[in-house]
Amino acid sequence: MNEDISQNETRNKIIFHIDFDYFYAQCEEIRRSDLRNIPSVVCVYSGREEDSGVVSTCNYEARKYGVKAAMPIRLAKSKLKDVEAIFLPTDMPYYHDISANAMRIIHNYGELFEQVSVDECYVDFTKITNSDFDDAKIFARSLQKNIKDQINLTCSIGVGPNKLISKIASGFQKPNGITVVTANDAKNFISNCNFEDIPGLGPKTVKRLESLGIKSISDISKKGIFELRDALGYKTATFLVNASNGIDYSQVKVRGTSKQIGKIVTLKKNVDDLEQINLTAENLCKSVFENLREKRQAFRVLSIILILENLQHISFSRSLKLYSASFDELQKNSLSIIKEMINNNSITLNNIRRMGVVVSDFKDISGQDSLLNYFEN
Ligand code: DGT
Ligand code: CA
Ligand code: CA
Repeated sequence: MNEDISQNETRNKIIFHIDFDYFYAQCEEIRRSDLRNIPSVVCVYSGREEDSGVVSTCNYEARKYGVKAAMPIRLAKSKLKDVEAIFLPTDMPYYHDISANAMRIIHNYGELFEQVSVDECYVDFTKITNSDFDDAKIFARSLQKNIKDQINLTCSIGVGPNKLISKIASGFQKPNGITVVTANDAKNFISNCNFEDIPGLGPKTVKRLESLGIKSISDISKKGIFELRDALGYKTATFLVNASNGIDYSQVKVRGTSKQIGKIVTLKKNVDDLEQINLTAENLCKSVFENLREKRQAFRVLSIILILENLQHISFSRSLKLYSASFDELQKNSLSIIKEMINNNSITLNNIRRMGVVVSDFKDISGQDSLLNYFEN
């Protein structure tokens, strides 16, 4: 999907860091809307005694009372003793499902994507935003809306010229926030941060910095790497001097083997009959199917992506009951999803600029005797 994206391009990068808000607690709200307006706390019960264990996270209502992650459950209960509040145990498989659905929506934009935890990812949106931070802000809003509309989940987005700045920025206006820090503002932005805002800057390093008389990030920016190298080691010194100047060279890393196979094409202008759309979809399916066949993979999740003239991005995913390696099934489902998307969103056909077919959730079928049957089309 990323065939025309080069990590080495010289234009200014625009990196998004996306972090889902009060994640486990929000997952609970998604399936129980009665939790939305009262404090709710998700707990890891140790099982030793009733109420022994710690808070994993809580919603923003509960945070108003001072409840926080890692706090003993008993302490959280005492803070909420005068109000109606709900305490729930964690349900990791369910949170992972919601995470996979949300990550899929983001990944489906087809840009360089790196998931870093159950509720966080980086995406390099340099190309889609054309390196323009104003466009990036509008785009971030539409991405937020897309996730909210599809799975009712809110997230906060940091938009920056590199991973470090976007990561710090995503935490600035939570929940449901967007914080844009342009390349020009990056140094000033980070100078106003504290040591603990810098990911990876632990208490040991802070102590060493203080012993050198360095009290702030802007103090670091006045030093050269060679001045800090002996006390901190070359790697940390380089990272910190760069960071204090708003610079970070780390790349968005696409992890492991590709977790999606897909193809997106730009449509010719003024396509206004469904038959032409269907024909394009069939060609996309053919290409995706060839790729699946080469890699000997069956898939279970099919996503269709439509990008409209105004850059609005609409995607819809369907999970099949069983893994499939059938071209017919791929094509039949693709066409039916496209029809539904067009109807449900009242899309005017000639507003569709790009269309994509993406499959994910694979099962390796290279060892199957029935391989030929599997790929019959
Ligand atoms: P946010 O991002 O501030 O709106 O709130 P969360 O809850 O999303 O916080 P975050 O992003 O630091 O963590 C993501 C999830 O990881 C969170 O929903 C629950 C889990 N988690 C975070 N901190 C702890 C912890 O100290 N203990 C345990 N057991 N789980 C944690
Ligand atoms: Ca979060
Ligand atoms: Ca997080």
